[in-house]
Amino acid sequence: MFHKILIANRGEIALRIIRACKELGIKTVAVHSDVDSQALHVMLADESICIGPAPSAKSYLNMKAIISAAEVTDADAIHPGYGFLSENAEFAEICENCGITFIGPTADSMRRMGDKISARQTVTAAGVPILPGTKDGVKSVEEAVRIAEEIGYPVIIKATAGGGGRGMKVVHSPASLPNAFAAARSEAQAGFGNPDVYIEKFCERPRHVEIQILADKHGNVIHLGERDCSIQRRHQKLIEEAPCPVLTPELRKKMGECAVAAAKSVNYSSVGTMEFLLDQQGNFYFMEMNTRVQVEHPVTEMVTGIDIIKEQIRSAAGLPLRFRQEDIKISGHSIECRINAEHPFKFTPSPGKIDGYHPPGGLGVRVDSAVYDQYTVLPHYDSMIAKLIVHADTREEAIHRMARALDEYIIEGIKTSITFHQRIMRNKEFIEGDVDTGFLERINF
Ligand code: MV4
Repeated sequence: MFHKILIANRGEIALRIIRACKELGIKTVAVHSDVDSQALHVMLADESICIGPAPSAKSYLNMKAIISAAEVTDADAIHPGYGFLSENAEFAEICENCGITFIGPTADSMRRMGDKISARQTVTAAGVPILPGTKDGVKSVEEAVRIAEEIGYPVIIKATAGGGGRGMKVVHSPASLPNAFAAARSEAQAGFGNPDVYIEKFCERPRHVEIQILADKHGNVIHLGERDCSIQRRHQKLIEEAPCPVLTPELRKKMGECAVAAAKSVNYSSVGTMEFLLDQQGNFYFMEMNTRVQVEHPVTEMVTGIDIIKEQIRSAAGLPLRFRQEDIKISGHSIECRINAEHPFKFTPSPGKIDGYHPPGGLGVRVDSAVYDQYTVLPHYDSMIAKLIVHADTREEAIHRMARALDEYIIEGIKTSITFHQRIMRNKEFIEGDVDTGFLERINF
């Protein structure tokens, strides 16, 4: 097992990783920017080290500074958390070349899943369903027109190097294809430094259902069931739950087996997530793989009882999986609300000093957060300040528990999305589980 882990991240996920390390008896090193010296992850780690000025590009994304910090503190592994360097294959490679274990998959698995065309080809070969679309990148408008005609409208143009919904264009008719094609290419170039795009059939009103994967370095891969992440706004997830309210045991088994096959096809080790779209008819299609631990991993922890971060660390240390697929039992229902420092209905950022803080508690309530009373939420970083997670026997009880916990949560001095979530917990369609990825765009607050 590792002796000391450097956490190359901040906020609640840095804290989450420190907690897992403490329980495993592993020493921790926090890294922080100039403006983060008062952050909780700095206070709770065994050691801390400043890695640069406020902008992420100069601190939390600064590979040289992070590797140096690991070297001077004699850390034998780096946990990247989510965001920042977590899906950077070059960083994973640099860590390994410096004799530091990168707690994540290999650079090769990351690259094969990071390129969306290569991911589509790889998982198809493993028997996983994908939406009809191009096998290779689409180079010209003429080719795009021909392919769209073949697939049938509506189609969606996506960046090969993209992901998470950035740089996508939905096209409903041939007339709007040329402009959308050109726009998608230039956005892909500007956003990812690669203009390549591909075309897929556009699936209307899908649910976003993802499967949590757990894999070791000995070829063992299992899944921990699914999460439904359909409640999102502009590709920012706001509420996640497990299990998915509409998945049958048969469909769960089929999707799980596909997710495991897809992971095995890239020799995946570590934790990861297969994203699928589930259409109104109950068909599912692979979208992309996230080769990191995700923000919403706690809902899976709550329904499986498995500490995903601890298992990820064990896997990185070369230990074999401690569970077989048959050992995984889903019990009860869990919901997570992401609490952001923002205007609850305008979704504009609201950084500043927290002046009055009281988190909720009680049976089945978990708060993953790195804020405290009198803490200043900084404008430089992501606006998510807490994740409120509940667990109960049934979905209905989980919704009531969440509503109760949200009512208890006091955060003064800044605006937060607590009021938004209170509204959703009382929304008829949400209560009935009748949601899809367009839900938030349709409802009027
Ligand atoms: C799609 C889709 C419909 N059809 N692909 C968004 C995130 C990325 N992982 C894939 N995403 C989507 N891909 C096809 N062929 C719908 C989404 C999607 C979405 C699209 C528009 C607006 C909001 C969305 C929310 C979730 C998923």
